[in-house]
Amino acid sequence: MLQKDFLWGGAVAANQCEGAYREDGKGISTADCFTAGAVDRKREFTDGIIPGKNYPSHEAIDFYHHYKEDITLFAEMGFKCFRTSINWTRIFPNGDETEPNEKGLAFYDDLFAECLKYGIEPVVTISHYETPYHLVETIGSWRSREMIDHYLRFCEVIFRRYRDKVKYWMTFNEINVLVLNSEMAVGIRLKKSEDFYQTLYQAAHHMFVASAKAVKLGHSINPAFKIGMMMLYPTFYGETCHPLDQLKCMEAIDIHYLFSDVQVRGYYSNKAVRFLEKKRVELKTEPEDEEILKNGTVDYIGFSYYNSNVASHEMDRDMTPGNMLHTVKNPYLKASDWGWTVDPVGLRLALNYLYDRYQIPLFVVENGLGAVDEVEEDGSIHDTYRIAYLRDHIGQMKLAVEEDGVELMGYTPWGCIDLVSAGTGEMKKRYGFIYVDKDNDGNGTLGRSRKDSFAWYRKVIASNGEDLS
Ligand code: BGP
Repeated sequence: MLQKDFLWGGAVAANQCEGAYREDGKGISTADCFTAGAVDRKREFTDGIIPGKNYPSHEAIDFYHHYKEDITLFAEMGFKCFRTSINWTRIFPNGDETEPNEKGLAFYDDLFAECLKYGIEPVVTISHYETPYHLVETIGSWRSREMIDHYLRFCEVIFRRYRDKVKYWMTFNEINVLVLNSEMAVGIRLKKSEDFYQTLYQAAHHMFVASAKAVKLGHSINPAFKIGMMMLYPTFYGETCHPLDQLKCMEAIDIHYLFSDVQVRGYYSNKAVRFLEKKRVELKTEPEDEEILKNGTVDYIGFSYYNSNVASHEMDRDMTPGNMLHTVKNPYLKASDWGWTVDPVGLRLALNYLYDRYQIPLFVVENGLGAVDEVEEDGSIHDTYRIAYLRDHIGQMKLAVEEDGVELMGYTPWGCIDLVSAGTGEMKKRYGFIYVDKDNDGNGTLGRSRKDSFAWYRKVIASNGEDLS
């Protein structure tokens, strides 16, 4: 059985749902500068906002004005928690102000109060792919150590303001995506003259220090805070039992463990140090950094899991897309409409690998199927494929807890309400239990309706995961 207070819920990110991108004093964030994907679905990260381009986050699903009705629907499903992020540029429009924007703070006050009214715990990602664009322009985002102070000022304001409303926090969304897609993660466009490793691992170091300081600060403001890290977990398989495939597999996952090792253990492992040496990275650090990292380890690990990946030592293979990664095709697995493999057992493995390695509580804060939904004449949406995906993943998640003894806090499927896809900027790639009437070109009433998965998930939550039928 899952624990009695298991946190069932759903997850979104401010920039992918709120819209209202200039309202009530909000500044421009990196997310506001990503266009909708073109034919090949690749989004363009423009230098500021260019008139005439299609920026889907500007309106998104207008959660900013619809949150009350949306939270009513979450409550109807029985949500125990709701994961969202705070849009940094609502609080500090440029990122470097000394005083926060009161209207932005008031919005999240109301949003969290609305959740709590229904007994829904807010789970807050402090920074989810939405760095103030002004900081990208002026100091190059996390390339600069100055970012630590800006981030900490933001943290301090929100920790104090929501001290009694929010207990669960995560410092950065998918922190390891920095080395997979630095533009999307933190707005770093690598210049030709810049070395990939030197630039990004230096940025990562700044983020590690910032996160560790935030953890310490948060605990001093409210000792009851649970502050986690958040990573994309890419379960990897070696393609064959060829030892070199297994070696590749280990190397592929080690890239990601570097991030969780530092945030959970509080130091760079020997292997990480060697890796950075091999890549000729010379980290600029301050003498106090070691102590800061050690004293700012996280309380739990939040992670996203969508699909698994395959590593091979042979080049030129038939490749397949996945969340942020392209890997070798797995002949044993089917794929989603977007080509991402569907692998529920990969989630059980992820839970086991992470728990065995770190022995701290885990939280599945993203999982789900991006699919095309058809609305029937009568308005109903029969998303049986989504139910099947979630049922199988929840089943494996339960096995990890019940059979393998993993300590798991909760489960928040991604995009519990349809929203803008981070990867492609599409609306058509839907994850929700709740349908939002809006298409890729921005047409639609923004009306909300329940898909079949809505009633199914309500039953799952009501039975604490016992009834998956
Ligand atoms: C994760 C991000 C989310 C989300 C999700 C699904 O990597 O944390 O923001 O969007 O992936 O990806 P996509 O939107 O590309 O389907």
